[in-house]
This record gives sequence, structure tokens and C-alpha cells, in this order.
Amino acid sequence: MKKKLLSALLCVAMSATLFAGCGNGGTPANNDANEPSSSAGADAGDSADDAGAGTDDSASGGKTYAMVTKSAGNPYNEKEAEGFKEVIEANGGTAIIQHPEAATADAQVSVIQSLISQGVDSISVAANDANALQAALEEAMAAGIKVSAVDSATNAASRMTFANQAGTKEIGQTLMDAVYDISGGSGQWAIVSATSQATNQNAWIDAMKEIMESDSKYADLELVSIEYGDDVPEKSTTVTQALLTNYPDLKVICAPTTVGIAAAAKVLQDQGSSCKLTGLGLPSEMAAYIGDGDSFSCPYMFLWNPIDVGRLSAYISLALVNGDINGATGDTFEAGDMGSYTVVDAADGGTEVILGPPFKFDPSNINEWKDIY
Ligand code: RAM
Repeated sequence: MKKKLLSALLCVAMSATLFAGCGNGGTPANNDANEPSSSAGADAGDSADDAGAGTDDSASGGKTYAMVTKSAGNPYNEKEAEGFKEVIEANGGTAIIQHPEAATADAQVSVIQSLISQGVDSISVAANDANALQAALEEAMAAGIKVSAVDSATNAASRMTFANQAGTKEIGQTLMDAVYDISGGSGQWAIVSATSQATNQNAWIDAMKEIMESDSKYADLELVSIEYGDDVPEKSTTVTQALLTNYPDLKVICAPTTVGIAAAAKVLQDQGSSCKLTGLGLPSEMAAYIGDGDSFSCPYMFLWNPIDVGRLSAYISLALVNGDINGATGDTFEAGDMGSYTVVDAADGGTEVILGPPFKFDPSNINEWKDIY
């Protein structure tokens, strides 16, 4: 009896979350930071059921869908892969997840070559370099493999479309406003990025610079340095320490990478530094550093749901392989309980599908999210 009641309650809770995600015209319900999403919160079996909604299971049977992330050992990439795998398997496909050893284009090229030899049906790749994967990905497409980018774009010629976590300018504006707010509108600030070739971080940094240079509001802010921690915790720690030594008046560090921000947060908090931090971080890694007052290094930061980035990428791969879309502007497809999405023009001349706006994590909501991703 108790069991029945529990499962009835669970059902109601699940359908409520499911309804919240339906018919929202491509704006995922779980971008509301107060409403943890079903995909992130439910166990694999539950979310697999949700994921099946809206796609033809039989069409995907026997097909193989690969995801190549930036590198191994990064929890963000693991969450992304988790979402991808969940949706592919719920739709009857086989998911192959490859995390290259290092965040380099060379490591990704070898992985892509081997996926071509295996004859996979699709490849979804988070590019470590916009241009360096072109030959391998063109070879894949010539062999009939449906290629899309996720998280970090390849150049337009190397992909059919791109699962972008949020608008590039929107991320730039959000981060620039945070730097302005936390610094009080003036003074020195610096960036701790991922690798120097990462398409996504470079696009966000360019957007920030453009905003800063085109609006006199930011005239009193001085960007003193851009450092690259290569999405390796140790290197990110070292470059942060060097920034503090070299720029004793530094007011704010912005780290648009989950690995960089977690490393910088620890350095600043351990040192009791007056320099504050913002950027893009995983709530699970940043909860200990987000707070009001001097003892916390990060007043607030932003991100999106990395599991949903992977899920969106899986729906794109399914739709490309099924022939429902070919990645052209205006193509639309169903992404299960995430609603329907439309392919739009990207700034680099290719196309993209945008998951939704970034959202803010601060002392008021960080505890709700830290166990989810
Ligand atoms: C790191 C990676 C990833 C990026 C996030 C914000 O985990 O560089 O590509 O999207 O940060």
C-alpha cells in the first residue's frame, strides 16, 4: 500500500515536471534556476522514459551515435556525456562516448579517425580548435556520418549544426555585467580561461571585449591579462596565483570555464584575497565558495544545465541521422520533454541550436543545485 502511494506520488511529481517542459517553444523549463529539471534530478530509468517522448524509436534502432568531448577528467564533460547517452539509449540507439586524454585538437583527430573506421552514424564533437578538425570531420561527412558540434563549435564547414548552450553575445554581456557589478565599475580585472584554442571560451572572451570597448560604461575597467589554465586544475591554480602576485590591485577574476573557476575559487578563498571571482561554474564544485561577505571568493556565477546540453546534442544527432533535419536555418525538431527547437544562423556563418539563457547561481539558490550538477 505504502509502495503504491509512493509510486502514485512520484508519477504526479514526474508529470508535473514533464508538463512544465512542454510547449515552451524551445525555452527549456529547467532554465529556471528554481526548478531543477527532471533530466537532472530523476534516476536514469525515469529520465530515459522522458527522453523517448516525441521521437520515433524504431528509426534509431541499431544506429551508433558518438560524442567526442574536449577532454577526460572534467566533470562538466561527464555530465554532458551523461545527457547524450541517456537520450540516445532511450531512443534505441547505441552511444559511444570518447573523452580524449588532453584538450587538444590532435587528440580529437585520432578519436575521430577511429570513429570513421568504426562506421558510426553520427559524431557530435566539442571542438578543442575551430579549424584543426576540419579535414577529419569533412572525411567523416563524406563517409555519410552526420557531424554536429556541441559546447564548443568547429568552424562552419566542419559541421552540419551546433548545440550551443546559450547565445554567445548573451554570455559575454552576462559576464561583463558581473565584472562591472562586482568591481564596483572600475579597476583591474583578469580572465582565467581554458585552452588558448577553445572556440567557446574565445568567442565569449571576444564578446566581452567587444562589449567593454563599445560602451563607455565600462571605460574605467582595465582588462590586465588573459591566462590559460588549459582546463587542468593544477595549471589553472598556478596561473591564478601568478595573477595575484603580478597584479596586487586586481579586483575581479572572470573564469569562463568550470575547471578554471573552481581552481581560482580555492586559491582566492584560501588566501583570503580581496580579489573576487565570477564566471561559469558547476554548482557542485562551487558551492563552498559562493557566499556573501569577505570569507567567500565568489559572490555569484552562471551556467546552464550541462546534462541538457548533452541531451540537446543527442536529439540533434537523432534528427540528423533520421533525416528529419539537415542542419539548415529554419529546420525544427522535437527534443522530447525539452520541447521543440529551431536551427538558427550562427555568427560564424554556420548554424546553431541554442539551449536557452545562462542562469545565475548565488547564495540564495546554490544549495538547491549543488547535488544536481
Ligand atoms: C569547461 C569546458 C567547457 C565549458 C565549460 C563552461 O568545463 O571548457 O567547454 O563549456 O567549462
